[in-house]
Amino acid sequence: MTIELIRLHRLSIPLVRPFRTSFGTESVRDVILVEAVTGDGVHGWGECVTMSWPGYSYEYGNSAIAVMAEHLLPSLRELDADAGPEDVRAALDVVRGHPMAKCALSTALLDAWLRGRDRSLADYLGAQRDRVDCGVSVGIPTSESIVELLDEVGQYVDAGYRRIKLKIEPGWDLEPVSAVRSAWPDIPLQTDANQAYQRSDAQYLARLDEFDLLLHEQPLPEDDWYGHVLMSQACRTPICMDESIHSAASADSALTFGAASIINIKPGRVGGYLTARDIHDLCRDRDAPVWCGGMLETGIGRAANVALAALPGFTLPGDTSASSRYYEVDVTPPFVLEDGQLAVPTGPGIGVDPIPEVLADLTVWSTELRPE
Ligand code: NPG
Repeated sequence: MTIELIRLHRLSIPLVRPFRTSFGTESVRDVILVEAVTGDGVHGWGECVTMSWPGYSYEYGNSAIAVMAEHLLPSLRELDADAGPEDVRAALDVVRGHPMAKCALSTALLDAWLRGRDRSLADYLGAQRDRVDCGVSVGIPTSESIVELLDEVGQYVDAGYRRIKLKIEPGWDLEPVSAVRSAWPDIPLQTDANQAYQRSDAQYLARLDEFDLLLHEQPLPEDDWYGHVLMSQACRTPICMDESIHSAASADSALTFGAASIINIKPGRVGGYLTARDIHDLCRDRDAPVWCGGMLETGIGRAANVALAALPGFTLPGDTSASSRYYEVDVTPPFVLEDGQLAVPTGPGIGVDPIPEVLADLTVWSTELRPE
C-alpha cells in the first residue's frame, strides 16, 4: 500500500453530559479523525483518542497532529505497493511513544487496506462473535450528589447495560459504591480511579471488597508497578491495569509480577489494533481476562473497538457503549444497544463511514498532509 494523502479532520462534539474523572472534566469532545487515501484511491478512517489537554496521558490533540505531520507520516515515505499493516507498524515504530497518534494513522491505513481486499476488520483480527456485551462508564457527578449518581446509573441499567463502572477518587469512593451496590445488588460493578490513590491507601480500598466488585482499574500512578503488587495483595477485588499497559511486554510484566490479574486493552493507548491483538493473545494464553476500554470515541473509533471486543479473550463487558451515551448526533450512523449488546460491523474495513453532512457540521479545522 502506498499513501496518496492524509486528511486530518478536527471535530468538536458536545457530550450529552459532562464526563468527570479524577483527572478532570470534559464537556466537549475534541476529536481528530484521520482519513487516509491510498495510492489505489481507497479511503480509510481512523480516530485519534487524544484529549485536548494531557490529563490522561502526555499525548493531546496538538501533540498528535504535530507528531503525525513531522515524524509519523515521513516515516511511512518508503512504503511500497506490497506493504501491509505489519510494515506500517514497523515503520511507525522508529518514533518512540505517541501511541494514540500511531493508532489513528495506522488504523486509517489498515481500514483502507482491508477495504481494498473486501475484508472486515473483525475477520482480520480473528473475531468470533457477531455481538459484544456492553458496559458503561459513569463519571463523578459534577454536583457530587449520590441522588444524581443513582439516577444516572438507573438510566443505564434500564437501557440494558451489562456492567457499570464507577469513576472514583479520594473522597468519592466508599459512599457511591455502597449506594449503587445497595440499589442494584446483582449488577456487575467495577471502579476506575485513573491513578488517583497512593500505596498507603491499600487497606482503605480493601474496604470496597465487601461490595463484590469485578475489579479496581488503575488505582495507582502508571509507573508504580510495585504499588500495584501491594494493592493486589491487600484487596480481594482483582486489580486491572489500564494506563500502565503500553505493549504485550507490559501486560506480561503485570501478570507475571502480580501487579494485575486483568488487563484493559485500549488500542489508542498501545499504538494500534495489531498490538491490541498481541496483548489479547498473550493474556488469553495466560488465562487472564481482558476487556476493551473506551475513550469517548465517535462511531469511527467505536466500530473498530467493537470488532476488537469480539475476539474470544474479551470475556468481560467493555466500555463500548451506544452512541447515545456520549453524543446526540454521532458522526456515523449511531451504534444502538440491543439487549445490552452492540452488533459487530460486517462491512469491509471498520464497516462504517462518516456521514458527510454531519462531518462537515462538526468540523472545526482540517488539513491535508502528503508523505514527502
Ligand atoms: O465509554 O468511552 C467510554 C469512556 C470510558 O471511562 C472511560 N474512559 O479512563 O478509561 C478511562 C476513560 C477516559 C476517557 C480516559 C477519555 C481518557 C479519555
